[in-house]
Amino acid sequence: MKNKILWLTSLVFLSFAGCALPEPPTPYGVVPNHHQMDWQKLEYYMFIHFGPNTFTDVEWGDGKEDPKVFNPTALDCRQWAATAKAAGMKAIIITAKHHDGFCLWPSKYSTHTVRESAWKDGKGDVLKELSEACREYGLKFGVYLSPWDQNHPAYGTPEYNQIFANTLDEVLSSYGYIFEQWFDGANGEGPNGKKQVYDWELFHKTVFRHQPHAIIFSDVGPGCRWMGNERGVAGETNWSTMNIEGFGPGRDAPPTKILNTGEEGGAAWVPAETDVSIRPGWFYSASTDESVKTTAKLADIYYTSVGRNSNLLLNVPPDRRGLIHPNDSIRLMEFRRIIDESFAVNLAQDAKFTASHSRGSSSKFGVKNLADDHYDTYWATDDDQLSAMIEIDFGKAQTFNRLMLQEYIPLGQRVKAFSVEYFDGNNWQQVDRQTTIGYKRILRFPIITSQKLRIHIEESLACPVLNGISVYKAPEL
Ligand code: FUL
Repeated sequence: MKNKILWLTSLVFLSFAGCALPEPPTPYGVVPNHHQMDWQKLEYYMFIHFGPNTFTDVEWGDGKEDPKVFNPTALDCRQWAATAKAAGMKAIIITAKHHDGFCLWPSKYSTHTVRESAWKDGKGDVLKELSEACREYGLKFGVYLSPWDQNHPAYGTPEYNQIFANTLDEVLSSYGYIFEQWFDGANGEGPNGKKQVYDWELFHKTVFRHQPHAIIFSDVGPGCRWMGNERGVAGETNWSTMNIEGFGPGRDAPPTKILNTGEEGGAAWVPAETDVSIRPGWFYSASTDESVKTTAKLADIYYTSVGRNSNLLLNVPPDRRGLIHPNDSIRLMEFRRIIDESFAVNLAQDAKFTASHSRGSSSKFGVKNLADDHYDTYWATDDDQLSAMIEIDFGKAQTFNRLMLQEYIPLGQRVKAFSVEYFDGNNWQQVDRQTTIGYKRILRFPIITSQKLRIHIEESLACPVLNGISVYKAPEL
């Protein structure tokens, strides 16, 4: 009897041990913090350039403008927020202070502000109105502040760094939650002909004092990085990791080529943000009313930013009335319609996925996780398995021209090379061969009709971990 109990106990134990679920992969290298994860999921948001330049028709004011020129006749931040919301954007970042030094709020550290302007008899505050409108429309709110200030008399002297820190302090403690602090690295001369040596450590400390979660944008982060051009084209290879030690924003930045692609195995997690304007300039000009980017161009930018592991910060500059011009808003709505239409139906939703390898041969890390809608479930291989093949069988011929891949980046960015093939009935034909994936990678290719598609993860820095693969037929523009 005793022996039988012992025997049964070991049987139960053994069967449990045999079924023990494999452990999840350990994070590889540097990984995003949870604020960076929240930020990455925003994907697409609005940049607003607005200030005296809107009224003087220049891109860079020199700080000598009469503040009275700032006088929007019908400013309505709710219209901006409503437009951003309807465009499918998740946030708005505004130029609270551009290089001319003009403050869109009545700062006590400057005499060149909305208070000195003609707008609302000097009683207005654009940051207040916009932050409230963002809250009303469920958008996040962020601010751009240029440390380069061509108006402030102290610019170029040691006192200025503290003045700029006070200015930051004022903004970051007065308008509620700030999701992103945008630092322009430009560093020119001030009114006394001198340049400033910026105290970035002090500036960052000031941001985090009131907004510990804020994503700080600059050439080198620390929250996210400039991706090296203003054309909307992130690198085809785009690592969210980069080495920032010894570099700084502006003239101390790493080469733009590196900003564009990030660095494999870089020591810091500094994902790319693509800032680009819907018009040729950053500020509104009536002369560009007819050169608002076309829907096809905006869609192209979507694929070279969001489709290449980068967030998209699209600038939509309000006009002299203080409203987004209809030419811009119509384009934004058309753009949204194209994107919505393109990704409305995932043709792989009910397809049969198979993989050459799955972690511990367990369904916990199996291919079913690639087609579910849960962000935190993923397919992975065993630790020593750095390549794998995933096949998608649609069950019948499907017609498609887009493939979306997502790595589960909370465990790090891993994939270094992959290729895609479709089955033509006799042979496998190559569709594309690429490098990185990251948070989101979308491949575009000429329309294909096939029952089967396969993805070959050729090389990965550690076992590949993917949480999404989907296939679409987007309208050809
Ligand atoms: C640049 C600035 O000099 C431009 O005026 C604009 O604000 C752009 C977003 O950043 O560095």
